[in-house]
Amino acid sequence: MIIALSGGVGGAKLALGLSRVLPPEELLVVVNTGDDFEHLGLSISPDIDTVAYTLAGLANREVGWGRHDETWSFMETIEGLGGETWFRLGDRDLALHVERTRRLRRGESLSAVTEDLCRRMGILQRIVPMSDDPVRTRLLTEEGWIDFQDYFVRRRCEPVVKELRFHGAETAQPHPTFMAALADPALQGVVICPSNPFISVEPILAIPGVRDALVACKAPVIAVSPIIAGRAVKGPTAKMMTELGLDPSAGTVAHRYADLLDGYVIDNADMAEVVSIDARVTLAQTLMTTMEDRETLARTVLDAAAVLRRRK
Ligand code: FO1
Repeated sequence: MIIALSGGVGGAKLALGLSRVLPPEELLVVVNTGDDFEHLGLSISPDIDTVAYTLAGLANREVGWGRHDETWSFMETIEGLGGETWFRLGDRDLALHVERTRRLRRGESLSAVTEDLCRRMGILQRIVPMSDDPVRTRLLTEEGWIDFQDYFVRRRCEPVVKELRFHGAETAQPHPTFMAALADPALQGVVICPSNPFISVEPILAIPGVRDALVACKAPVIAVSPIIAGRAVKGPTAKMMTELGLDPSAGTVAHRYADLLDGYVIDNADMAEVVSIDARVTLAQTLMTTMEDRETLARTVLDAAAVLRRRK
């Protein structure tokens, strides 16, 4: 069994690759919920939806989030009514948010709603939120503290980031399915997907007990670098690293994960970084353009995990 820690579009790509090379029951995707927010009276969980739509084959392939079979009547109409349209909600995507909000309001947990909605979308893999308790990423910029989606979507990542906080993380419980899987003797590896370490992975690691459980985990922990040749494949990772005073390199990300990593997969372009990384490094093509790229990278990660298991 493999656990994949995922957030954002990059994480979903590798989760898809893993879903195509593993039996469904052997993949558990643990998803960041720090990007979640309340908007237009709806509870929205973008990283859960991005992974779910991707595994269900419903995702918009150009942008990676939302659905490909979308219409926009709701957005057009709410604009005419003076409502907020900066966060694009397609008509079909909207139905998911309305139904999830209804069930959360009835007292169901985020993971229970996610499990049922994913099943209804035909997804056979398990997708669980990192926690059923609320965790919200906020960013300190020159304008003060702003919420994640304000930063990421409304402001298009323009504000300079000085600090990040994951509100609620310190009192959140890691999801029990996640913790049980980390202790499961059948676990063969934990994959930290090529997501933005600050906004997609560190909220997961910030939950009490998670880092310790990963360090104690008998199975190897392998991360895939989200940086290729000093640039992020997508999103503000490199910009954030520079603003936080960090060198935007694959090596820097490895150092942030530090004691967690047994293995690290970096792009062929970053061969020179190998010497600065403690973990066992695998060079690969980490840019995933085609489905074959996703599957090949997934196999490379699983092979690296197999080698590390033999060494443990
Ligand atoms: N990202 C954008 O850049 N613009 C949007 O309008 C937008 C809408 C949206 C709707 C649903 C959803 O699940 C995701 C959406 N995203 C949008 C992406 C989202 O902000 C990011 O995927 C994550 O929060 C960060 O990875």
